[in-house]
Amino acid sequence: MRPKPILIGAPIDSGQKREGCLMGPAAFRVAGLARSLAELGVESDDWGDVTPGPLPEVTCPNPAVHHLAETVAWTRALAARAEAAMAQGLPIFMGGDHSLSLGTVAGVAAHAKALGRPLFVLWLDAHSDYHTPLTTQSGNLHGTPVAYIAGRPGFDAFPPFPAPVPADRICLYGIRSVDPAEHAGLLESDMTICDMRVLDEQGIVAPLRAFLDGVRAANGLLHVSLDVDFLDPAIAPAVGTTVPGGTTFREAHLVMEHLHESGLVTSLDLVELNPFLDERGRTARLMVELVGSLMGRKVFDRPTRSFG
Ligand code: 4U7
Ligand code: MN
Ligand code: MN
Ligand code: MN
Repeated sequence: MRPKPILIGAPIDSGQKREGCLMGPAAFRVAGLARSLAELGVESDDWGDVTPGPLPEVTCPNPAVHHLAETVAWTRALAARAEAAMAQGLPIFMGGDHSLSLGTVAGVAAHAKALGRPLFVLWLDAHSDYHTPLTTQSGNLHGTPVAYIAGRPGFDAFPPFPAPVPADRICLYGIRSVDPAEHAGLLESDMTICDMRVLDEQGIVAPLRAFLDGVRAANGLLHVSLDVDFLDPAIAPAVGTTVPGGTTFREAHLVMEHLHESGLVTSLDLVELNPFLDERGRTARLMVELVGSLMGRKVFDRPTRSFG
């Protein structure tokens, strides 16, 4: 029995400066996320939207950083909700900008630690999101969650990350925009980096399969974080940080189909959807269809696996 999906809204907008991501959870619901799962025969629960607690007194030496207290408040609230949801099913966090992963992955990591199982993270994104609050130049905290998850120093304002994920259990997939400070940090880590050039040369499946083999061999939990900008802006315009050269419609679906077949995914973030920038809901619908593939929709349903 696969765990039951639990939809959780995270209308967080504080991780960047362009307003609109807070409408994401509503757009995912309107685009029919629960309905499309039901059509696949997958029952889900909807736990509604998370709200942040009171704002903490926090400071950061980097003057560029903005909305720090809000983001810390969200991180605490989301970590608690994520840990609770992990005990009940497969949480699907509907963002909200990518700063929500500071909280969701913290909660997932706490759960994995309690279970005594290793956590792996697959980061589907145009960006490496490996800044710390000290290195970011934009001051946008949606560019920092991978560093927090990996235990990079500089997050004093945030709760200590429950069990930092060793870099070799994190895979950045589809990246094509890395700032110098991130690049320097990544060169010093053993993170698996499947940038767009690697995917162009090796194909979209082979590097994914290699990473998933590692998760399976370690009996790990797998958190997938899907940033809308993983997709090419031509097919997914509703995002504030478009970068050309992203994955195509079929490449993205193929990733999801393989994730489904692996049976390894235990939690999922859907982030950075800005419905205000969308064209008649097409990006929201595409994201919902991708979740469908992750939950078992197939191009052609054969009784036995024909590839693998
Ligand atoms: B996202 C950026 F400068 N690196 O720090 C920054 F390019 O969650 C972008 O992946 C961060 O969308 C993008 O602001 C964060 C920029
Ligand atoms: Mn991101
Ligand atoms: Mn991104
Ligand atoms: Mn973005």
